[in-house]
Amino acid sequence: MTEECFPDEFVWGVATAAYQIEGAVTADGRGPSVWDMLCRKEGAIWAGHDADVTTDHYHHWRQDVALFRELGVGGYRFSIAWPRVQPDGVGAVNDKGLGFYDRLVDTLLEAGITPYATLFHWDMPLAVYHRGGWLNRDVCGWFGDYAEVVVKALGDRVHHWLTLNEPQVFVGCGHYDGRHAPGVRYSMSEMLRCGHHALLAHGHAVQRIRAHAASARVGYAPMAFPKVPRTEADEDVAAAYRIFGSMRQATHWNLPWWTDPVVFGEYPEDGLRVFGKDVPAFPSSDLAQINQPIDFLGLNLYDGQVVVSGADGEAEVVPHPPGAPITGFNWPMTPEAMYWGPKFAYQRYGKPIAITENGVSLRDWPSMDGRVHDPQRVDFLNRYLRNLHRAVAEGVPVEAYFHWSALDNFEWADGFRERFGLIHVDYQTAKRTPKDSYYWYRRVIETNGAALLGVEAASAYTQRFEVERKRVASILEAFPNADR
Ligand code: IFM
Repeated sequence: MTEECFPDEFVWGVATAAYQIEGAVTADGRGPSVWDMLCRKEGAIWAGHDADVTTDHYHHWRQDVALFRELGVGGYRFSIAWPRVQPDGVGAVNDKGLGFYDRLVDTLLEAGITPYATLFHWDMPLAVYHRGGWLNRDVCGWFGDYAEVVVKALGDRVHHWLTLNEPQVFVGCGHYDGRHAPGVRYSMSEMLRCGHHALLAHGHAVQRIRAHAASARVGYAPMAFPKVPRTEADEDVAAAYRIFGSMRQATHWNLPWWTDPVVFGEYPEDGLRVFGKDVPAFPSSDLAQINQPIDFLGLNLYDGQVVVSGADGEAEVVPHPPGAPITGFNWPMTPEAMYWGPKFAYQRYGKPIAITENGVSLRDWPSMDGRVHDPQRVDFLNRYLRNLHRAVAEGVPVEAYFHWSALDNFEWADGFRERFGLIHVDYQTAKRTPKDSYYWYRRVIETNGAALLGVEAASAYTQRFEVERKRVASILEAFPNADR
């Protein structure tokens, strides 16, 4: 790989979300959110954790921006907490809450970091939920009003916006599975109504952004659900693409239901078929409202399903083999998803791509030497980024990559069990410790991707044991065959 490995204008970044890092849930007039409510519900969050403090970014943001600057990122994707800006969800604006983001944006710009602001990363004001939340059609206008407040305040300096993060998750897990806030188990048809309103709210927000920040670039960040052909034979590739763009089951876990209306102005036909009578009735003008032009499509991409063209030519999803690598979350490691995901998404939707999230949860802790060694994250990243490079080299217009996450943080219903950060956080002291992966990613950024060399994937830790590693390798070589 050479210096030209990624385009000069490629944005290397990190991502976070307000509720997962800010803490300070009652500071400066912030109102409660649906997640504050869920955190109070017994048994809802792993080990009874809550996000009242989490990384306390609200009080450590200057230090965090300094760490991002040292990391060398060109972009920082963060979300704005609706209940900080409008504690009641509608009406009165809380200047102190808005002021927090105002200072953050200024400081990012001083550090040479481009802000990418997400308007909604799941923390709906509790007052809005009490008025029906996503089930109430009025929420679309309220969300538009909130977007307008934020864009009027920050739009002179923030030129990259994302409307919603992972509607599949906050709608589906929040209103059908009940695992996420607000923690309700609606019927399928109610859940789909919530989803329709979320998409409509996206449309309203895009309009308001355009109205008040004419030169803004606007995107949307669904979960990608990539498919990986088992081989690169034409029939497997075609089968994987077919499954990527189809809905064979009545479930919210897919991309087309949530993205076709945004990009094409219509729900997918097979989705309408499988959801059948559960599809909500709505005025046909809604689809045009949802279908506001976007400038780029965000993809939150962690793992992919492997697909093969079966004996009868049918596309089939094949299970990951026993013992295949899995993350702390038990998600399969599938680096090729970072090639096929953007490629198929561009093929279907024709929009420039930003990888708005990608990363791995591990059970990291500070070692006795005080450092945090995370060789698996380095390896994971190296593999995924090499696949991203392949997509870019073949002409897929990928503009940016945001690593999830900058910091360890509150992983929703899983509390603090999963650590996704490049920076380790001690939640008792708020102490930040950059992990080995932070230094490694720094080098990737510094070389615009040229450091994605296989050998460099080895962390400082594994390099320290080079001699022993060679000895073990020679033992293994001495016994090449299975014992009889
Ligand atoms: O932490 C979440 C994030 O908020 C949304 N996307 C997936 C991440 C890991 O689960």
